[in-house]
Amino acid sequence: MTDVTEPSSDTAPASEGHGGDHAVAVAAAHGVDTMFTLSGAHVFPMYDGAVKAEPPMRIVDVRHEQTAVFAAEAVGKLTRVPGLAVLTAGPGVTNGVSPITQASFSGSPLVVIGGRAPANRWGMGSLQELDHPPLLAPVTKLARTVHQVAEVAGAVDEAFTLAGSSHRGPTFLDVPMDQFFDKATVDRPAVGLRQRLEADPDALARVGALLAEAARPVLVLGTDVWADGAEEAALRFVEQTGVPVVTNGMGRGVVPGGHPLLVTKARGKALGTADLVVVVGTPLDFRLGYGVFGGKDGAPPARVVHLADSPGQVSGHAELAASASGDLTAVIDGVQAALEKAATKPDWSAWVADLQGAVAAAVERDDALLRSEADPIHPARIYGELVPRLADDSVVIGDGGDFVSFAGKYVEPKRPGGWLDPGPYGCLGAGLGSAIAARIARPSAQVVLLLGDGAAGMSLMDVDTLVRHDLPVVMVCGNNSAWGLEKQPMQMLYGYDVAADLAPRTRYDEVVKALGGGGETVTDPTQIGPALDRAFAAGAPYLVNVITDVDAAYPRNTFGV
Ligand SMILES: Cc1ncc(C[n+]2csc(CCOP(=O)(O)OP(=O)(O)O)c2C)c(N)n1
Ligand SMILES: [Mg+2]
Repeated sequence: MTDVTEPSSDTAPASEGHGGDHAVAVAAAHGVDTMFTLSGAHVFPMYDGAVKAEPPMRIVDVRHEQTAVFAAEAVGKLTRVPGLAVLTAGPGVTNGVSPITQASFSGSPLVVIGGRAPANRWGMGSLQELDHPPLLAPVTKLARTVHQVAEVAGAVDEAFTLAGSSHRGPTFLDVPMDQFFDKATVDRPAVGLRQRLEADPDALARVGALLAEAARPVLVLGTDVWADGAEEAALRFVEQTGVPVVTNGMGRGVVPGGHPLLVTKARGKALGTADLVVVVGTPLDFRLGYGVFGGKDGAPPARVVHLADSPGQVSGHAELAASASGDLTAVIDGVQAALEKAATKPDWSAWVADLQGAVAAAVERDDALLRSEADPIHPARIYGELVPRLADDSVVIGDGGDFVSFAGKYVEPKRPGGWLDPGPYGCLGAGLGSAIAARIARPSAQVVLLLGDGAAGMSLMDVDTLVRHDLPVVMVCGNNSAWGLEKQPMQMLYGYDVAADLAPRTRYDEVVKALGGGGETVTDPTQIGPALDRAFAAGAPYLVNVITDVDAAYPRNTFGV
């Protein structure tokens, strides 16, 4: 493997300013136009830098630091430019730990800049004197203190470059308050370095040969296919080779919903009876049965290939027939070239037809639930109404348990880069942050936030942020009055449940109204569609609170462990 480093442009002239001026200028040079934050004096220089920058950097101030970081993470996921969150010292930073960890698990490009108690009083007990980097080191690519104002520009450049390079992830810097407010004249580093990792051609040839030999291959496309900008290569590969595909995470939409080679709806059969599974851009974790495929209905175990954006992402636990890592466009194109050179041309048409039959059967099975007239409402009916109303470029965000699992089953995005789920960290509470980010990143797209009623409680106060910053989004709350995804498994394991019920029929729509948005509660399945139409037309944050059947649990066969 070699590193290909594109040349940088010339260094900019020396600039004078305080730490915030330098940090904002470097962030802007990396493509950042918005910072997400909640106020604290330790980070005032960042605000002053944003206000006085030319053009000014937008400041979106939120009601809980987790929302600031979830928003910055979602900007990173949607735009593929690292998002920026600015957190005040101590509790501001510690409130950001869960979303920073989520970004680490999801490989999301994110830079978090924290305030820090002043260096000239360190050890004397000034307010919120906490050494943050040791807390964040395990969940970031870089976590360090910038000890001198003159080092801020270089450190912020390094933080953005690392966060945005494969394998992407969060970076963290804190700056002691006295240094942050101090001034320095520095050469701000020029931006333009992009690291591209090249794959080993022999490894790609081996993958091509395995595909040429395979009778029942399946391709799995995950988040990094989108994050690494390989969505066009992936679709080209699929269409030119005719290989059936299952997608997950932000790989959803790379092969558009309804495409004849998209067999996610027949996932169990596809992954259970394949003889070769090629997984691209997603870890072989619990979502993919830890990388063990085949063995269903008498099928032998499948051979497994793992293709990743960087060597550290290649599975260490799965038994792999081959693997390769590097820039995913080059990896995918390289495998395709190798397959085209193979002596035998595989014919997968019977296998594809078999899977298409299973997809058609699943669609037919789903249809009844999507139209369900059950009272209380079956959550699937919400998707029966929502899916036909979604535009191709919509952004759909899931924050919740079963309600979001149903979304994963019924919403098949038409384009990549429009699906935000919690990913393998599974942290509830990302909803409002993600919605704020989506509205900013995709100003003219539909933004739909799917909220379980439990998840809603974790971030709904940030509707206030949507209102203050004039960010209209549609929220749909699947209100089953329970932490449903925990209630049902506890029932299954113990025959009873505790700590799983929420107050019945809570008016989350009234919460949104109280904060300046709109909303309504729906109890009749036929009223879901008209309520959604009003929500899309509202031009303001609007929550449709759908009272659903707590017993309509998502049929799952794994708890993720
Ligand atoms: C921060 C956090 N706390 C707890 C959990 C455990 N958990 C996973 S799903 C879930 C229930 C979610 O309930 P709700 O949002 O109402 O969705 P439902 O399953 O009822 O559709 C819980 C508590 C978690 N994933 N993240
Ligand atoms: Mg619930």
